[in-house]
Amino acid sequence: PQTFYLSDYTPPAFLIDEVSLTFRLAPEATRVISRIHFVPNPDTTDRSFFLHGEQLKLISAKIDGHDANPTLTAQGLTAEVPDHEFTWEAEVEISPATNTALEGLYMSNGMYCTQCEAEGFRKITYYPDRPDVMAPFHVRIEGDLPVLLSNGNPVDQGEGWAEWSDPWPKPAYLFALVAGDLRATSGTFTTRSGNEVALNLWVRPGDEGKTEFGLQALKDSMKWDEDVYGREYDLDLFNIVAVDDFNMGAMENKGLNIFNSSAVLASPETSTDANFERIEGIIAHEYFHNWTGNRITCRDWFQLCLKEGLTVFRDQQFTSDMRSEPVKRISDVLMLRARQFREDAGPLAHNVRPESYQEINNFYTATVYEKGAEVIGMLFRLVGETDYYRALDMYFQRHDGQACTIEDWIAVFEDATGRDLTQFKRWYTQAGTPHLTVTEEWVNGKYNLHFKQETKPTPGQPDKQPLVIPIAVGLLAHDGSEIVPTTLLEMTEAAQTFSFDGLTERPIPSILREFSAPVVLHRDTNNQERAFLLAHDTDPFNKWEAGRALAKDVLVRMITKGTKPDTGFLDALRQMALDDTQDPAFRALAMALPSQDDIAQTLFASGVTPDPMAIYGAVKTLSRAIAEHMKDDLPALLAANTVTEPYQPNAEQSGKRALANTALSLLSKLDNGAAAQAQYDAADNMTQQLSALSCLIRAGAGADALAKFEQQWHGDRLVMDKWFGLQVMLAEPEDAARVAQTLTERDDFDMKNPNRFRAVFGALAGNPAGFHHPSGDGYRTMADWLIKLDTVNPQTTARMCSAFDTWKRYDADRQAMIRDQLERIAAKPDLSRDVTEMVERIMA
Ligand code: HT7
Ligand code: ZN
Repeated sequence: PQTFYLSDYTPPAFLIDEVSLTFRLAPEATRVISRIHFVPNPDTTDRSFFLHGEQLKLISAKIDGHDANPTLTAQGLTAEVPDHEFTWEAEVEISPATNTALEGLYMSNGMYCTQCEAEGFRKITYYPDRPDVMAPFHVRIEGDLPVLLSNGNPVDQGEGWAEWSDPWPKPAYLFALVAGDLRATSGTFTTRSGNEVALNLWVRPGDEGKTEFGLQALKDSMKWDEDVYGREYDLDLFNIVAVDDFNMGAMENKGLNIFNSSAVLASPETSTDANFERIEGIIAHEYFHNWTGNRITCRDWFQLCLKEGLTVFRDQQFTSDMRSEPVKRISDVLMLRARQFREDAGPLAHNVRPESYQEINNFYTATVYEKGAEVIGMLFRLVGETDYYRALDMYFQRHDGQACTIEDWIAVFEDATGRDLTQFKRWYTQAGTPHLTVTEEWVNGKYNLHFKQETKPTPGQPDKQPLVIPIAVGLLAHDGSEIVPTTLLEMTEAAQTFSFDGLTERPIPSILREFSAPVVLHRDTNNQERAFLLAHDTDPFNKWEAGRALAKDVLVRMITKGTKPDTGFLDALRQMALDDTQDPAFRALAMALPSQDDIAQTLFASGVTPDPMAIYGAVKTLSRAIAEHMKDDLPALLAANTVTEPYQPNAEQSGKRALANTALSLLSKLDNGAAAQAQYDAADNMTQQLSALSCLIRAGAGADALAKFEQQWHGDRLVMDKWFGLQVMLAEPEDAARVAQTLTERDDFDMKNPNRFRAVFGALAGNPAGFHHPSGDGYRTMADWLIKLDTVNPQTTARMCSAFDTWKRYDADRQAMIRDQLERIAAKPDLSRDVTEMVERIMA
C-alpha cells in the first residue's frame, strides 16, 4: 500500500466555489449526479486535475458540457481540463445496501446514512476529497422515504424529494445525508444574538422515549460555548440523527450530526450513569466541532489533532463545569494512562501530529485525541486563563473559513502572548511519554527539587529532545497544612533544579498537581508519605494519586514478592472510604483498584515480565482483603449512599450510586451475592440493575439474573450489548474465549453491527487474564473473528487489532502465540489496507 507523508503536502490545483448534488436513492443502485464549479487555485501553478473516487460506477462525465473522457484508476480519475474555471458534471452509481464498511453512503435498518470522515466521500462521487478544498453545497434528495435530510438549511421539499443548502464552505468530509422513517423530538435554542435555532433529535420509531436527555445536553452545550468561548451557532437548524450501525461514537457533519445510537439514546431504565455522562460529553464534543473543526478545519489529515485535541479539551472543560472538576480530571487521566500511555509504550507509538500513514482511519487514536487535548491543557496552564481565551479569540478571528495547520495554531499563541513556543511545539512532533524523575534536597532552610526528564525511543524516533513541562507543585508541612500553595514550575532542560527559600521545616512535596503534564513521575517515596498525602493533600488529583500509588505498590509487592495485603493500606483506604467530608464520587474513584492492564504496564516498565494470571489473582485477593477489612462498615456505607429520590443522572446522585455500588461489590464477596440479589430485584434503573448483575456474576451466582435480564431486555439492542459484554468481561480466565465464541453463535449476534461485535470482542480484550490465558484460546478466538470481520468492516477490524499491541510485554510463550495469530491475520487473502498497516506496525 501507498504511504502518505506530511512533507509531501502540495496545495490543490483547483478550488471549488459551488457544488450541486442530486441523489436518486435506491438500495443497490443509487444515482449521484454532481455539478461542481472548479476555479484554478491562485496559490499554485499546478493545473493537473485529479478527483478521488472509489467503488463508483461512472455513468457519464462532462466538462463544460462536453464529454470529459477521464482516465479511471482504483483511486480516482484524471482528465484534461481547461486552465481557467470550468464546470464538471458527472453521474455515478453506488450500492448503499451492500456497503458493510459503513463508510460513504450505506444502509442501517432501512435507513440511508453517510459517514464521510476521513475519506468516505470518495465512495459517493468523484471529488477532490481533501479537507483543504472547501465549498458551499446544494443537495437534492429523491427517495420514497418520509424524512430526507442533509447539511445546512432546508430550501424546499415535496412528496419524495427535498432540497438543502449549506451556505458555509465545508470540506467533503463534513457532508451528510440521512433518509428514512424517523421520528423527531424537537426543541429550540435562542442564541445570544437572538436567532431562534430549531433543534431535532431523529430516531427510529420506538426510540422516542430515549431522546430527552440528549436534547437537553445539546442545549447545555450551545449555551456553554457561548458563555465560555463566545461561539454562537450559525444555521437556523441543528439536526442529530441516531443510527444503529456506526463505526465510532458520532460525527460532526455541518448542521447534521450523526450519532451511534449508543452515544445519544438514553433513559434511566436502559442507560447507566456512565452512559449518561458519556452521551453528554459526546453531544458536546460534536457540537463544539462546529467551530473547532467545521468553521476552522484541517489543511490535511496530518493536522487531525488541530480539531480533535482542541475539541476534546473543550468537551473535558464542559463536563468539568457541568459535573465535578476533580472527578472529571481523575477519570480523564485514568483513560489517558490506560489507552494513550499504553499506545506510547508500544509499537503503535506516534506523534500527536503523525508524519506518515497508509490509512488515516488508523490514526484516530488516543494519542491524537487525548494526548492532543493534554497538550492544549499544558498551553492553558503555561499562558494562563486570560491569555488562553485571548489566543482563542484571535484563532477564531484569524482563521474562520480556513483549513489550518498546527503551525497556524502555534503562531496564534505566539502572537497573542509574545511567547516563543518553538520548544513547546515538540509535544506535537515527538512521540512517547516523558519520564520525569524528581529528587529532593533540604539544606539550611532551602528546599531543592531536582528534576530529570527522559523520553524513551519510539518506532522511527531513536533520539528525543527535552520538552517544556509545566509542573504544578505544592508543599505541605508535617501537620498537614499547606506551606506553599500550587506553583507552576516550567521545566525546559533535560535536568533542572527549582528552589524554595524561607521554609521553617523540610516540606512534603505534592508534585504534578492536577496532573499538569502527561508524563510518568518517578519519586523515591514510601507508603507512609503516600498515606499522608492521601489524608492531607489539598489537591484532589494528587490526593487520589497518592491512594493509587499506595494500591499499586501493595499489588506489585503481592505479585513480585508474594507478600500479604498490607494492613497500612487497608487502614488508609478504609479511612478515606468513610470520610464523609469527601465527595462520594471521589471516594468511589479512590477505592477502585488499578486495572489489571495498568498493573501489567507498571510491572513491564519496571523490568518485570507481567503474568496476567498472577495479576488477576492478586487483584482478587486484595479486593477480598478490603472487603473483609471493611466488613462491619459496608452495610452502613451502602445504606448511607443509597439514593431514595427519583432517578436523576446528575453528578450528585451518580456519585452516591458509584460509592454505594463499590460497597455492594465488596459486600458481595462476603455474602455470596445476597445484597446484590436484593438490589437486582428492586432496581428501577440500569445503573443499579447492571451493577447488581455484575456483583452476582462475580459471586458465581449470576445465572438466574442473566436469564431474567435477557428476558426483560431482549428487544432493546443497546441494553443487550451490555448483556453480551458483561458475560465476557467477567468470565473466569479459562472460560472467557469460550463464552465469547458461544455468544457469537446466537441469532442476535450480528458481526455487521460494530456495537455488538465490540460488545463481545472489546470485552474479551478487556478481560486481560482471559485474553492472555496460557491456553492461547483468547488470542485464537480474537484472530478468528478479526479475520472474518476484515471482509465486512475493515475500519472496525483495524481498531480492534490494538488488542495485540502489548504483546512484547509478555513471556516468550505468549509472544510466540500472539505472533502466530498476527501472522495468520496478515496471511488472509485480500486483507484490507487498514488491517495490513496495523498488523505490520504491531509486528515491527
Ligand atoms: N470526527 C469524527 C471522527 C471520525 C468518525 C466518526 C464516525 C465514524 C467514523 C469516523 N471516522 C472518523 C468523530 C469525532 O471526533 O468527533
Ligand atoms: Zn472529534
